[in-house]
Amino acid sequence: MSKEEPTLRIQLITPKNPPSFWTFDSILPVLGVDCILPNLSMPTVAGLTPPGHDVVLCDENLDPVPVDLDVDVVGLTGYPIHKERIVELARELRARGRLVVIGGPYASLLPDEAATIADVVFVGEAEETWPRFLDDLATGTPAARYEAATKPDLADAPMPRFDLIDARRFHAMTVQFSRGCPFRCEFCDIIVVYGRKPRSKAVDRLLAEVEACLAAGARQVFIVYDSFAGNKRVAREVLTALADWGRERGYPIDFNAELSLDVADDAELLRLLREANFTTVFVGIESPNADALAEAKKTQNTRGDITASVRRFHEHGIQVQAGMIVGFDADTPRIFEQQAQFAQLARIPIVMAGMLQAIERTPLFDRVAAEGRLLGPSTGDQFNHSNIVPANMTTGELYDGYRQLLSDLYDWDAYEERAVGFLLERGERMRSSRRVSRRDLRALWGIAGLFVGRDGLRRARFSWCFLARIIRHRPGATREALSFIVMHKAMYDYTQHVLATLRPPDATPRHPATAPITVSLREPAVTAVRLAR
Ligand code: B12
Ligand code: SF4
Repeated sequence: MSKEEPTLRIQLITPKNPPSFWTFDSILPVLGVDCILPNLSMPTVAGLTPPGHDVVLCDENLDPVPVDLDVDVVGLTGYPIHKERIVELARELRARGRLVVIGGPYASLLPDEAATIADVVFVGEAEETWPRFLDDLATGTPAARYEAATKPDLADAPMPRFDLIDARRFHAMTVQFSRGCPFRCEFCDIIVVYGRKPRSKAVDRLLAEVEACLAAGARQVFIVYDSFAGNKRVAREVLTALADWGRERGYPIDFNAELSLDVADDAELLRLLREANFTTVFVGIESPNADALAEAKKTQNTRGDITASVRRFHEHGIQVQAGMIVGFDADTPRIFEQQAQFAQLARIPIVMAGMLQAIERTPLFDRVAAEGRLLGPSTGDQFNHSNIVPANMTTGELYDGYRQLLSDLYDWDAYEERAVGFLLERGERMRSSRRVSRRDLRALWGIAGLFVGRDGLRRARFSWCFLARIIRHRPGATREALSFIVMHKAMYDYTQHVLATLRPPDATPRHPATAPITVSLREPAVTAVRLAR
């Protein structure tokens, strides 16, 4: 932008999160924070904004969003799960004459739908398109859609505006190191939006972002690193740098990341993860059913014993949180019990178990649509809906089995067995020299409430029993025990909410390939033809 061009006033809005598995809504007051993690999209877009423009960041998870700011453009972000709120905000802002633009996973997966609610749609990553749009807006008329011709190189991407995030109001912070995953899981939208070719920032840049989070008060950082196992040389470099960084500062930050199960086969990576103080990793294990993994092309999980791989992480002091899916074609009604048994055996306390959803633009979506088994659009939340007619069970069996699985997973005794088992068996972690902060004390006060029956006698009994076992057998893990006790409340309350609201869709036809052949006596469905006339 040249000096004479006008400065634009830009408002970037992150919509309110609806309740979901990871929003931990019921324990936010206990932890004394407003939200678990900040959504990194808008701080990233703010960072892409050339100097000279005014940017206001509004996160509806922290404060109500002002809809009458005098700005030239309003940006909205969000995932499919945010759609309802995005639509409301867009409608309200446009009614006030604002130019509304939209980007992020929802707009990227459903650009045509997004175009009906916003003036300008950004498809995919915005490193190149956002500055181009601002130039177009400042100097003339912007286009209705921006989509980068190539995936941006992240090596010299500007730094997200961490200075605009009030880290004290979040439980943890997020930084992004890489985008793009080399695997090809059939249901995955990440490879649709970000591609299969991994692109990463420089290691120094990652350290600078981590440092910025530390300076902002973060004690836990989630590293978005889609391609961890895709380039092991880079992964080793990253972990070595983070380990050196932590060692020099007394490990002030616990790191988390999402990575693939095959990392467990690499002893050096496991050692480095521990030395860099990675305390939790989220792994898309998906299923203990090998046929389901093969069907989903999740080949990286089919090479060895899954339980043994999980245990190897645990032996290195690293907790595995698992993403699990039911409803693959290869799944029969036995899968629910198999999933629950697997979680117990592998000692995975936090299991995000969802029903398979066909997300728009993925190969799975195209396949089930071609097979006539698509029940409608995806909702972006695998806890409340599956839009696929299952192959080897009825939709009713899928929903009933899924309900049972959720109840089994977060049953008090089953969870205690997994979490205490994990804590007693896990290997040593790096010793953090971090001092108790005011925020820790606030959280401790909130946690104490669970022990004195503020949340009912059942929870108080659960909390005392859990804690007593850890104090007796591994007192060094007391702090983590408290964290597991609190997390159970979030998981339990959320799954109870799901159980109370989950409704199967009406249609329950069987997949023709596996269903017994029956002759329908009804009229052929001609409604669509009549309507088309
Ligand atoms: C960190 C993370 C989380 C964290 C933090 C969530 C949060 N609020 O940020 C936690 C663990 C809490 C979480 C929870 C969930 N998540 Co999540 N999460 C991620 C993850 C790993 C990284 C997201 C991130 O930080 N990206 C970095 C930013 C910078 O990328 P970006 O948003 O794409 O932004 C770029 C462009 O899209 C664009 N852009 C974005 N917004 C805008 C706006 C404008 C105006 C413009 C111009 C451009 C633009 O510019 C940016 C720079 O190029 C992704 C997977 C992945 N690897 O990407 C999944 C992902 C985003 N999550 C997903 C889902 C489903 C969920 C949950 C619904 C899961 C559940 N059932 O509980 C919840 C929803 C929580 C909520 N209500 O917000 C999906 C969303 C897509 C979908 N299919 O629904 C993803 C893609 C993973 C997946 N494939 O399943 N998640
Ligand atoms: S490993 Fe994860 S991110 Fe990569 S393709 Fe599979 S599901 Fe997607």
